[in-house]
Amino acid sequence: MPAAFRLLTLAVSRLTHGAAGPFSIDLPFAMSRIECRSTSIYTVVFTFANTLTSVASVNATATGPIQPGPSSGSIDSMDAHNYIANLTMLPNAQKITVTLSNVNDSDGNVTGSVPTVMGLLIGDANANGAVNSADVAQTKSRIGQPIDGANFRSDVNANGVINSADIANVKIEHRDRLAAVVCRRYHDESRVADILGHGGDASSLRPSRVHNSSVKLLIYVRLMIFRF
Ligand SMILES: [Ca+2]
Ligand SMILES: [Ca+2]
Repeated sequence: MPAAFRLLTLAVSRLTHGAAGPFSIDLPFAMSRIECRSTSIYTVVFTFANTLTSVASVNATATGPIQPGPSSGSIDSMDAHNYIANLTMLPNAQKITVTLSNVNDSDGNVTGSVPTVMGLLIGDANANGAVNSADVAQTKSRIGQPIDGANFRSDVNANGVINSADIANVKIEHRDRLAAVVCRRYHDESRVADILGHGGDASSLRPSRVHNSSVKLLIYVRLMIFRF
C-alpha cells in the first residue's frame, strides 16, 4: 500500500447544513463517492494518523475540460491530524481529484502527493450515479424532517431544512441530465456543455446509460413531457 494511504486514515466532503450543523460524506480511497449537495465552496477534510506539521499546497482537478477554480487550505487549528481543503468553482457531474502536496507529519513522514477523489453530481440524493425521479421522490418523502445522518443528502442546498427548494434543485439537475443525453443522441457535445452550465460531462461519473435506440427514444420522450 502506498505511503500516502497508510498515513491518510479518512477523507470526507463536509458541509454545514445551517443550524443542523455539519454532515460529511466519506470519500473512500479506492473509489469515488458522490457529493450531491450544492454550494459555492466545498470542503474536503483529510484526516491523518499523525499530527501534521506542514502541507505545501492543495490542488483540485476535474475529469472534464472545465477545471475547478483555486483551492486553498490549512491544517486544522483544533486538531492537527486534519487538513481542511476549500475548493471553489467545482464543475458538476465530474470526478474531482483533490491532492495535497509535500505532506509532513510529526513522526517525520514526508509524502509528496496525497490524493482523494470525490464525484460531484448535484441532486443525486440516493447516491446511485444518476439524477432522476427516484431522487425527486425520496426528497419529497423527507420534506420537513429534521436533518440527521440518514437524510442530510436530501438537503441539497445545505440550508438545514428539506423543502420545496431542494426538490426544485433535484428537478433542475434531472432535466439537465436528460437534456444532455438527448444532445449526445444527436452528437451535439457543445450543446451538452451549454446545458450542463459548468461544461460538465455526466458520462465521466457514469458512462452513458443509453446504449440502444429504443432506450434513447424513451428518454427523449420523457424529456419532452417533463414538467416542473
Ligand atoms: Ca440518484
Ligand atoms: Ca434545503
